[in-house]
Amino acid sequence: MKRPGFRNRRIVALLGAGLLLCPSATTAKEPYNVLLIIADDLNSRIAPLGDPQAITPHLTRLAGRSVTYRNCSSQYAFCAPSRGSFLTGLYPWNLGVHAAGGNRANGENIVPGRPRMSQYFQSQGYWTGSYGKVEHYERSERWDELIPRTTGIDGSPRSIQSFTGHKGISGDTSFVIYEDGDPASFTDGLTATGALGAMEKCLERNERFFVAAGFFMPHTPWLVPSSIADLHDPRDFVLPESPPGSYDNAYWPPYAYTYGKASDTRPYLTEAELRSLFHAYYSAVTLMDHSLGRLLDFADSRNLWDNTVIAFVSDNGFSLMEHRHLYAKRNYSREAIHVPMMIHHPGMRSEGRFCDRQVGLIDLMPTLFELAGVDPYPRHLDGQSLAPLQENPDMEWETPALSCLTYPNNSEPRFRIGQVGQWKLVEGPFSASYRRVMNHDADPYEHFGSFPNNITPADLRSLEEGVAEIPFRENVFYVDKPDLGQTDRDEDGLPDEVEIDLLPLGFHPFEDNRTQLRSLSNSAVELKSVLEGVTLTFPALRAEPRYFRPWHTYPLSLQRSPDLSTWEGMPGNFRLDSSGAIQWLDQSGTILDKAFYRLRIQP
Ligand SMILES: [Ca+2]
Ligand SMILES: [Ca+2]
Ligand SMILES: [Ca+2]
Repeated sequence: MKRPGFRNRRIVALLGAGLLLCPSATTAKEPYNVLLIIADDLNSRIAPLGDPQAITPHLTRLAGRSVTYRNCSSQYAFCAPSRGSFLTGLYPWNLGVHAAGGNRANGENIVPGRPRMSQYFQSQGYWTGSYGKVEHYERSERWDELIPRTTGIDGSPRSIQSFTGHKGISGDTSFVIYEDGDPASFTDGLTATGALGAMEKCLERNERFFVAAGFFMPHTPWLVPSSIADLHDPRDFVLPESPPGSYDNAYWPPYAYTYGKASDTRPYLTEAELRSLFHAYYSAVTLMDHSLGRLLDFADSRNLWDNTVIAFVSDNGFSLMEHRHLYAKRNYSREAIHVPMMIHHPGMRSEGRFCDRQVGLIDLMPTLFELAGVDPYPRHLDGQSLAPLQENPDMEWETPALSCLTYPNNSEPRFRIGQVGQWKLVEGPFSASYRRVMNHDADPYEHFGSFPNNITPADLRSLEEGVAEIPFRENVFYVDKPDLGQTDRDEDGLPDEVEIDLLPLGFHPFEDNRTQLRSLSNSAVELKSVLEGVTLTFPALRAEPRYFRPWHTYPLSLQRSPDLSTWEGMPGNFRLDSSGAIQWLDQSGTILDKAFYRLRIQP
């Protein structure tokens, strides 16, 4: 443990009888239930996001009761790191999760003692249930009930296709249409049945719930009943274009492609095969939408809209051979990173509205906590609550949304990505060796990104500052499973766990903060008597006011001693002064003639 800052100063005088002001008690509202619905690998090819080819009536229905976020990004376009991130409220690079697959892409490298979303709702008196694919590496002890995804099919196979063997394509790409299959008997139907049963029981018992329904569609393999597949005519799909002069060959460098580009000499899909691929994906989306509809029917019949926060997201997008042959996820294209997000909360006056501000899945956790009305999460969270946008979707919102990618088979950083307004900045690998700026207003499908692409200096600066938060060094992500709480990755004497909680004060688990610690130790504390007691201000310990949350339990504690031999802890009552410096309010009321104070940084 780093030696804490040490300070002393004689208190000259205290105000006499201080007036203790008690805030008037507010009438506490009962927290709301929360229903979180997660689709897997769903990109923006849905009707509420403007895709006329999609058949997603229930997403449209949900959009009518929600704010639909049209610019939401996944922080890592891959299942495990994305879910690990948004279910803990920390960026993937602060968690040590990455895309290497298997148990190396695990979501278990979580800071110890930091409750995940389900655990925090549990601590707030909720009954919690997980159905289908929610956490990528799920653990039953984090839920009251966990029913994992089981593959469900029904009917007899009418046709079987596979797209494996073509340029860019990997994994199980089976597309099987089942004649006379009942949609409710397929994988997501089983998930919906589990989630419905759980909510039903909770309503009967009058128990507040957090239920997460994790749909598996449109993740591969695409197993769909004929009643869904036949809604789509493969001949109607508008296929991705490669406009003249686009960068599709030059601008997307080989390492943008998960499986290489030049080295992948397999044949392109023919147009007929590409139409079948679209048929598979869009059918799987419609099948997921069908199961969503059952949840919404339940919400209607039980009027959950008045007492339940209902959120719908996808963990990452999906490329369908745009830019010649970008396929699936783990690339930085809009198709892979952009995800749908819709949120309903009881009493909202903005139902059916759209929000075009740039947000991220990282914002989901603080948003759900605030909209549900539970106690504020007591630790640092990397995202921010979207509750203000829920009421006013047009308000200004300038925080860049950040994403990253590592190489597929190791933990080396590949790209870091920042988005704000219409702009998207991509850097990689290794800093400025590769930079692109995309302008989504002029070029929504990212055919013509270059640098600097006429981005305004202010927007570029904002994005550069944003992506600089993403550590971009070799092997910065974990490959194995360290005990993150004890690890000191930057060897500055403060464990990662502590530094993650001190992020708002300028500490970082990847940056050597020894200089800052030294200046903290050497700087003087400023003492002042105020009406409520004494304030101690630490000018060297500053925070960005917008990131500071007074109710977090920062790993800081203040101790007082009359003689440097015995120390007593002072109540954790700190805040920012008007200049952004950390200030401690000593309301102990005990006046010492002489007092020494020391600030400790500890878990
Ligand atoms: Ca996924
Ligand atoms: Ca450290
Ligand atoms: Ca550090």
